[in-house]
Amino acid sequence: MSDKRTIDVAATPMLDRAKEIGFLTTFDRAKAQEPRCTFGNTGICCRICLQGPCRILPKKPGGNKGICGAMDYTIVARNIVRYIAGGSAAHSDHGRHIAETVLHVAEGKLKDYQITDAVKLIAVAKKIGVETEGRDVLAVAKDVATAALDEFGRVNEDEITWLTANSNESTLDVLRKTNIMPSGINLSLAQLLHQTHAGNDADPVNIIFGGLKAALCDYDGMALATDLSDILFGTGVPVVTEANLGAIKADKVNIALHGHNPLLSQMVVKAAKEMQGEAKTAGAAGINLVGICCTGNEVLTREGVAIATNFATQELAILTGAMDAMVVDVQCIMPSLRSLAECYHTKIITTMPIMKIPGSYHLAFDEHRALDSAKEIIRLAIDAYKVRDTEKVCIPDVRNTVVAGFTLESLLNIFKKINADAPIRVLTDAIEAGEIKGVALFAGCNNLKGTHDENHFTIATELAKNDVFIVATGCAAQAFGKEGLLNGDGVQKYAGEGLKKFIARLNAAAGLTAELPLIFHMGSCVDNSRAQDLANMMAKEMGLDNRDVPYVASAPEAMSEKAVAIGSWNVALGNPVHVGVVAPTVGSTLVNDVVTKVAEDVFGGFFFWETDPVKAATRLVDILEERNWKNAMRK
Ligand code: CUV
Repeated sequence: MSDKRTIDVAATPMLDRAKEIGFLTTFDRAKAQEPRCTFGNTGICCRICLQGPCRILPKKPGGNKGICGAMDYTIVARNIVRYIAGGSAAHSDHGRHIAETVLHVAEGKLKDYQITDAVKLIAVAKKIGVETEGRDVLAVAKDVATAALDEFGRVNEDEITWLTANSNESTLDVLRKTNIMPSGINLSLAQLLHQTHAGNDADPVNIIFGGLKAALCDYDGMALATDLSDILFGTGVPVVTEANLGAIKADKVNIALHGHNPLLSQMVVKAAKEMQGEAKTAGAAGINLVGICCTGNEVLTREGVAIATNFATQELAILTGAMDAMVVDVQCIMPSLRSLAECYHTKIITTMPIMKIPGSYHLAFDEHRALDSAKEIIRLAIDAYKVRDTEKVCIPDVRNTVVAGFTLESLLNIFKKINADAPIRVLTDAIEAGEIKGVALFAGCNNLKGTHDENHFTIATELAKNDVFIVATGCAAQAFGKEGLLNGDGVQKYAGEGLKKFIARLNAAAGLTAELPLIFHMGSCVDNSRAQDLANMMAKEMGLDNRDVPYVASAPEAMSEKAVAIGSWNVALGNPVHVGVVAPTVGSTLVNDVVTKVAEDVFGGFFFWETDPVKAATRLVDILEERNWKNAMRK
């Protein structure tokens, strides 16, 4: 753990290798961007009209405002909520794609997909008010998919469905009173872009509220994406696999599944099972699939596919020299992959109409012939394998056992074995008894403003030591997998006495072949909806408003616009949110105070920025203790 670039011991030798071959990785490029422009860094650079960029120069007469007269607070607020619009668009468009597929399955138009989890379908239908009694599964599926698609184009005053169906009444009250309850996803996102157009809204608080409305659409898009993906591909159950670059196998055809959308990656998993023989004919020991980013998390949760690595180290998978193909769909895919692939035999295969990289291989994914598309991809990988240069192969011998697949359903199934009537009581009893302090959700990406994976590791192990029950999604969860925190050894090494006892009790009841992990991997970024369901359930069981539940969220290495959206809806739904990089809100004291202080009075949730992982962990524990203390006082 001595390398300042990363704490990932598999990444270090690969970064050295990059240096040897003269390839500049994202780590080098991050360094090359220093020093950053202070205006951009603090959010006071306005680029939303062609007279700009305008920078706020507080001491210069005339320079303390933009050319139009926009104050620092207007500029900062506009900039930050435009991130939310981008993030929310990405997540919800992913959800729409899944919903459309479910609709086409229900209409009998797709042969390669089917309704895999009918139990979940019925549960979701009941939740959103779709009639199920005596109805055919496909008819129910059609109504559920239609309800999901209706979320996008609605332009009336009706409230958005998934958010209202999932949230507790007292939370909904707050959203209604503050006027941020969305109706349609497209409407809220378009309105937010309109609201923040040049010469429009100058009121920072009003802009932030518009941003929160869009963030709630992000939640909605995520929640329906999770539900419909489970319906289509099954709801994950505990799986055992491994994580880190050592999951790439020298003797096999290696294919990385990278991006976010499970529609294609699930098909590749299916096709790979059928095509092991073809790989063997080509001289390989078989086909080995590994995941990167959230597509990886999707197929890990449902199929037990190993984790290769997370966002910041995606290039390093190619540097092993043994990656035959990297199939990418949407989001978080570095354009640099292709130039690096040129130094090797690796095929970068883009598959979606909105995500192409000049010079890479594009195979337009078609749901109507999904399995065939997947087979074509595997054949491309097998062909690449045949010309792999074994001299260049160098796979770090680093891998850790991963026990994952903890969708809320699979977590509750374990709790049920201890308390069949009220499973969630198992968790809330342990909190009320003081055995554990509460729940922390770890979400989000990598951000090379700090040391790769260090914030994830340090904050999580500190919280574990302090008896906090931890769930995780996204690249945070992948960091934990690589660092050995998603297995039973992690419990022995890092859990405090209370958490150890709690997990031991779960282990005794679960009756799984593998020990339960220190941190429970809930899935991809869109599966942050599962974590929110958990928080909502805790609130209900404890008789509390969400704002009082001992539940916190942390994005130790937030990077993407999506992370800003996720953090923002967490705040609106009552959760304290730590972010491990300083947000570009600090250029306006007013805006920064609104999101870090005033938000708590209004929503119960608030942001705090803390780059020091130990300090961040201390603050998170303090927040949980304070909530517990207040709850005890109220009794
Ligand atoms: Ni959606 S958004 S870097 S893959 S978590 Fe990973 Fe997760 Fe952030 Fe992207």
